[in-house]
This record gives sequence, C-alpha cells and structure tokens, in this order.
Amino acid sequence: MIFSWFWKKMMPASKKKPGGSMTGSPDDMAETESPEEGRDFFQRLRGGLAKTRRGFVSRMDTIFLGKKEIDDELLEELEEILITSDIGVRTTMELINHVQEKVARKLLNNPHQLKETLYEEILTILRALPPSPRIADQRPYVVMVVGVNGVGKTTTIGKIAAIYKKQGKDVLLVAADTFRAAAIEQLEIWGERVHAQVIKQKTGSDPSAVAFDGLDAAQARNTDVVIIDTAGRLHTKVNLMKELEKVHRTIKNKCPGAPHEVLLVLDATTGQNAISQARTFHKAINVTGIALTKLDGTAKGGVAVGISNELKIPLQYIGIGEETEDLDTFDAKVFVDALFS
Ligand SMILES: Nc1nc2c(ncn2[C@@H]2O[C@H](COP(=O)(O)OP(=O)(O)OP(=O)(O)O)[C@@H](O)[C@H]2O)c(=O)[nH]1
Ligand SMILES: [Mg+2]
Repeated sequence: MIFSWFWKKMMPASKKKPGGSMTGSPDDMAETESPEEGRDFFQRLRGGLAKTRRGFVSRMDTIFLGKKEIDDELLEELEEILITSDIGVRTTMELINHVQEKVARKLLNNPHQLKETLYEEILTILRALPPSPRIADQRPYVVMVVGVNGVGKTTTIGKIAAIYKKQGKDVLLVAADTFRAAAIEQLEIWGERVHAQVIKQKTGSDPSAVAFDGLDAAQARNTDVVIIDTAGRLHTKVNLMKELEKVHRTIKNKCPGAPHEVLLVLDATTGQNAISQARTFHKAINVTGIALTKLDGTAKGGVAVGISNELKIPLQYIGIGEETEDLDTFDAKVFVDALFS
C-alpha cells in the first residue's frame, strides 16, 4: 500500500517516458516548441477543459436554445452558470453588467451574439494581465516556487525545468522543502528525469540555508536558471508564512535582484479558495506569477478568469496532467479558444 502510494506521489510520469527529446542531452533538444507540439497541447488542453466546458459553455448553449432575445430571465440563468463555473461573484457581476450595458445600448440583441460577447470579454480580462517576467540577462535567473500543500509545486518545478532544458539552459533545482519526509527525493527524481542537478541538505534543515547554498552553487557555476522548491504551507498559518518571508529575504540578500520570479502554484480544483490563497501569499512575498494546475478533470477551470480579474497577477503556466509535457506557458487566446471550442 505505502509503496504504491509512494510511486503514485513520486513517480507519476514514470508510467511513460517523458516526450522524445527529454531523454537526450540538452544539445540535441529543439530550441523551441514545434507547431505540432503547440497543436498537441491545444488538443490536450481542450480535453482537460472538457468538464469546465460542459458546466459553462455547453450549459450556456442549452439556455440560449430557442431563445430569440436577451431578457432578465436569460441573464439570471447566465449569472448562475458563471458563478457555478467558479469565475467568482465579482467577475460574474462585472460580465453581466457589461452585457446589460450592451443590450441597453442596442449593441447586443440576440443570444448567439451573447456567446461571442462573453468570449471577447473573457479574452479581454485574460489579456489585460501584466506580462509575465521573462528570462533576461540575469544569471542566475531565480524562480522561487510557493503554495499550499499538494497543489503541484514540485511537479510544476520538474515540468518548468524541462521547458528550460529544452531551450538549452542549465537548470539547478534547490530542495528547500526540508519539512515533508520524501520531498527531497521527489525533487531528485525530477532532477534525474530532466537532467538537472539538485542542491539539498537533510530533512529538517533550515530552508533559508538550503536556498542560500543553492544560490551560492549557482553563482559559482554560472548557472542559467535556479528553481527553488519550498514546503507546502497553509496560507492561514502565520508562522509558516513568516518562514517563507525569511527564505525570500535570504534569496534577495544573497543575489541582488532575485528572486526574479515568485511563482505561486494554485490547484484549480480548489476553486474560489485559490483566490484567497493568492491574496495571502501575494501580501507576504509579492507573487509575480501563477501556475494554475490540475485543470484536467475539474469543472472549476473558470477560476482562471476570476484569478486574473481579481488579482491582476499574470497567469504564467497552466498544468493539465501529471506528465512532464502536461504544462505550458499561459496564452489567453489559446485558453479561451480551448474553452469555447
Ligand atoms: N491531474 C493533475 N495532477 C497534477 C498536476 N500537477 C500536479 N499533479 C499531482 O498532484 C500531486 C501533488 O503534486 P506535488 O508536486 O507533490 O505537489 P506539492 O505542491 O509539491 O506538494 P507538497 O510538497 O506536499 O506541498 C501529485 O500526485 C502530482 O502528480 C496537474 O496539472 N494535473
Ligand atoms: Mg512538493
């Protein structure tokens, strides 16, 4: 039992080999994603968003069926659909208000146009986000990864490392989750899988000291990218948030300008709770981007829209499964197309 749990938790991607090039050296990896890979991800994203689409776009189609005009009853039904898709009350109200304004100004009069309007409105919300920080001239480029327990931090780190490796960058992983037994080994397994070295100390060590060591090694080796794993913590636990602030300070002191990214991992299946997690983490350590995981198999994918609208923190990555290739950088148009198609 424990053994099978261990493998499920630690080795989700061992079921099949990571896609093609990841088994080779960085030199024989393609520089950028091929058009086929992009299309493939779109199809899998579409598949992953199936439950969200059923609870949102398909339900919208049902209520529009046979309706000739946009009346209060239709708007009430639409409001309910938006709220139950986890778009959030505030964002739902804003969307409904925009629709009402357009109806009043006679810019919108039939339910078919309503769907197009919502597509455009949602795209506008997702596109209004500030741009994600990009890997620039800084070396090492430091990414600190944070979030509550089990949201997918370590898995996301492995997948992001694979993306950077594919671009020919050297990547160092830092095991600053010294709290959970087996967390270090889990990161080491990802390190082996994506050919990235891991800096670690023993379980129970001070996470700030591990982060310091990791940056020290990266500076000495002139490493391109450093990704720091941290322990999962409930955003409501003040002492654990203070510990995270200390890790953040240590990184800042050791490497001026770092961390260049503070990536908050949020689990889409937690719906609206993800928004309150984001608020608390942002207040503590100034989150620069969000990785939204587990969009596959949840009907709560609408939370991507709520998060973007309410927090204005860029959605940087989306995760749609446990495999190495089940992560991509967020693209508003691709996301909305996959949702509405
Ligand atoms: N379906 C699905 N599962 C995912 C995704 N991302 C991560 N997981 C799974 O979620 C589980 C937890 O992932 P971890 O990466 O260990 O999460 P964590 O945040 O590092 O967990 P702690 O270190 O315990 O706080 C694992 O079984 C992962 O395979 C995703 O996008 N989709
Ligand atoms: Mg972890």
